[in-house]
Amino acid sequence: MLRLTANRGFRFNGRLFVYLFFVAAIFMKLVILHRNLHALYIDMNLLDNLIAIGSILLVSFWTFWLPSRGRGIALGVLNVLLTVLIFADLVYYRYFGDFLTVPVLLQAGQVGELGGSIRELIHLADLWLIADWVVWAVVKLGLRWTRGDGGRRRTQLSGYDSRSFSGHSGLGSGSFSPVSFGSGGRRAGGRRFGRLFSGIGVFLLGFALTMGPIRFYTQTWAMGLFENNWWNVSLYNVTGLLGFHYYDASRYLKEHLGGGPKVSAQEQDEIRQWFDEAGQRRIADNELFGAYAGSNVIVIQAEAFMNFMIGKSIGAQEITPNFNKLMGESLYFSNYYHQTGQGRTSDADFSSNSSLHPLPTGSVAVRYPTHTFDMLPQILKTQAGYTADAFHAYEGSFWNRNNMYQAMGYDRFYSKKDFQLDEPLGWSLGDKSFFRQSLDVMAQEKPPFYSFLITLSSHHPYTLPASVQELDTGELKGTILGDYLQAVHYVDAALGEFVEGLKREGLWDQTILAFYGDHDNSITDKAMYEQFLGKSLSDLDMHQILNQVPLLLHLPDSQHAGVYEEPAGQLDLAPTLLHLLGIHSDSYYMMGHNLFADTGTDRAADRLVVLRSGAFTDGERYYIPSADNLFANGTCYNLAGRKTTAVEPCRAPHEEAMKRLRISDQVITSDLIATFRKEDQGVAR
Ligand code: GP9
Ligand code: MN
Repeated sequence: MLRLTANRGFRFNGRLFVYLFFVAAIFMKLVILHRNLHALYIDMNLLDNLIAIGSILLVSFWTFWLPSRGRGIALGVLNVLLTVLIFADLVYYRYFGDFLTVPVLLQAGQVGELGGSIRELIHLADLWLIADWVVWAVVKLGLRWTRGDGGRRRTQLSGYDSRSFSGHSGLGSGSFSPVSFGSGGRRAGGRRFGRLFSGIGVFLLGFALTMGPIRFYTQTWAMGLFENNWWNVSLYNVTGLLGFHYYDASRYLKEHLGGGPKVSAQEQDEIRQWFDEAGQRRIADNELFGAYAGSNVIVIQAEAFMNFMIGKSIGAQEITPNFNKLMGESLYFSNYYHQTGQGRTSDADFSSNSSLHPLPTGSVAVRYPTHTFDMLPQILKTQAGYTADAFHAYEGSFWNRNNMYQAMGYDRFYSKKDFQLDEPLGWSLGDKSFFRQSLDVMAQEKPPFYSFLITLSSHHPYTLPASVQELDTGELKGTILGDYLQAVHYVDAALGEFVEGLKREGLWDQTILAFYGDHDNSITDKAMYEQFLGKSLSDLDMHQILNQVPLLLHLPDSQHAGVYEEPAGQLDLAPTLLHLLGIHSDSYYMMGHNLFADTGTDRAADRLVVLRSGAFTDGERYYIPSADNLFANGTCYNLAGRKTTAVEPCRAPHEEAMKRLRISDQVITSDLIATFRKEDQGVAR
C-alpha cells in the first residue's frame, strides 16, 4: 500500500488500499455476526480469523482480473451483497438459532414464520454492519475537500473505482499498479499480467488461509463433521460463515441438482409393490384395532435410554424403579431395537414417526427435510383432527428440527427458548422441569393431541451435579457407566413425576403413552457391562446390549400389560400406534410392522428387524455383519441356543434386510413418495 521509492518518498497504492479496506470491512462484519451468536460462547480464535480472511479473499480474488473501474464497482457490489447476507443470517439466527440455507431460502414458509417479529429481531447496534460505508463516504468526501476541486475533476479515489492515489507527497501522480511498466502497449500488457498474477496470488493465499485451518480442525476435534453434518452451527464453527454458505450450496447442488442415482421405472414399480405387500401385512382387524381411537398420544423419546438396565438394581436400589412399576400396567417390548445411524437422536425421531430407515450417512432431518414422508403428526392431524406438538428443551436448530418439525406437520415446536431454565442441568434444562413445563402445555391443549417429547438429561457424558445424584453406584462410582446409571436414574424419576402429573391433570386414562430410548450410550467397554451385570458376555450379548432400547406402551385402561418378547424396532412404532387409534396404515409408505398384527407364516417378513448396520433378527436368527460387509464373513446366530450357526440360514433374511435398506434410501433420497403420490393423481412419470 505505502511504498518507499527512491525519488518520490512514500507512494500510496490506492487499488491495494481499496482492496484491503474491503477485506477489513467484511472481516469486521463477520466478527460482529459471531459476537451475536448466542449458541457460541467463545470468541473467534486465530485460526477462525485466518479462515474468515481466507474466505473473503476467495470470494473476491477475481476482482483483480477486472480493469480498475470494474474492480471498484465489483468490490462495492460484493460488499453490499455480503453485508445483506451477513445481516440476513444475523436476523435469521436470532430467531431460529441457525443460519440460512438453500432449502430454507426455497421454503417460503420459513420466512412467513418470522412474520411480525422481524422488527424485534433487528437491533440498533446492527448499524455497525454498515459503518464501513459511512467511513468510505467520509474518506471520499474528505479527499475531494482537501483537493479543493469541488469534485469537478474526477477524483482518483472515487468510490471503489480508484486506480490509485498518492499520499501527501504525490497526489494525482498517476498509476501505481503492483507492477509499473514503461509506456504504451508494453505498459497495458504488463498491467494485464500484473492483474492476472495478483488474482492468482490472492486466490492461493485465500485457499491456504481457509483450507489449512479447516484441515487442521477436521483432523482433530471436528473429525467426521462433514460426513455427519449434524448441525449447521457446528459446521460454521469449522468453516466460518462464508465457508458454511459455500458448503451448504454445494451440498444442495450435489443432493438435488446433481440428481443422485436415478431410480428406474421398473425399480419404482418393485418398490411400490414391496410397500403394498408390507401394508397388507399390517392390516389386522382384531380387538385392538381402533380400541383407543380418539385417545391422546404422548410419545417420549428418552436420550440414550437403553434396555440392559431395565429391572436391574445396584446394591438394593433399582436403577429404574418408576419404569419397572409402570411395566406392571403396560406393554413392555423386551426385544425392541433402535435402528439409528449417524443421525442419532434425529434418526430415532425420524424412524419412529415415519417408519422408514434413517440414511447410512448424515441425518434425514438435515439432508432431506423438504422431501415427502408419511409422518405420524401429519397423519394424526389430517386423519383424526389431532393437534400435534413437539417438545425438546434445546436449541431449535439442532438436527435441523425447526425445519423438519414444520415439514412433519407439527402445529408447534417448543424448543429451549420456550422453556424457563429453572432447573439448569447438563446441556440445558433438567428433564423433571422439562416434563413439568411440557405437561403445562398439554393440560391446556384441546384433546385429542399428539405430543412428542425428547428428553436430554441422560446425554453423554452423563455427569450430573451431586445435588441430583440419588443412586449409590457402589463399585461403579467414578466410572462412565456409573455416571450413566446415575443419569438414567434421574430420568426415571422424572418419568415417575410426569406420570403423576398426567394423573393429576386427569390425562392418564385418556392417553396412550409410549416411552422408548433413542439409541445406545456410546459406552462400549465390555468389562464394565460384565461388572454391572455380574456375568461374562458374548459378542451376541454385547451386540444386543448396544442395540436394544426398551419400549413401554401404556394404554388408557392399563389393559394388555405384560412382557412382549417378539423382536421389534423403532420403525414399528408409528404403524402400531395407528392400529390402536383405528387408522389403517396400509396405504402409507411405511416399512415397519404393526406389532398387533397376527404373525403370519412368513416370519422373516413379518417380524424382521433390520438395523442400519445391516445386522438383523427375526426372533429366531440374529446376524451380525463383518467389518468388510461381505455376507459370508458375517456371523449368524441361532437365538434359541444363542450359538453361532453356519451363515447360510441367515442368507434369505439378509437379502431382504439389504433390500429394505436400499428401498428406504431410495425413497428418501429420490423423494419417491412425492413421485408415487403424483402418479396416483394422474401425473405421468
Ligand atoms: C440434542 C439432542 C442430542 O438436541 O438431540 O442429540 P444426540 O447427540 O443424542 O444425537
Ligand atoms: Mn440422542
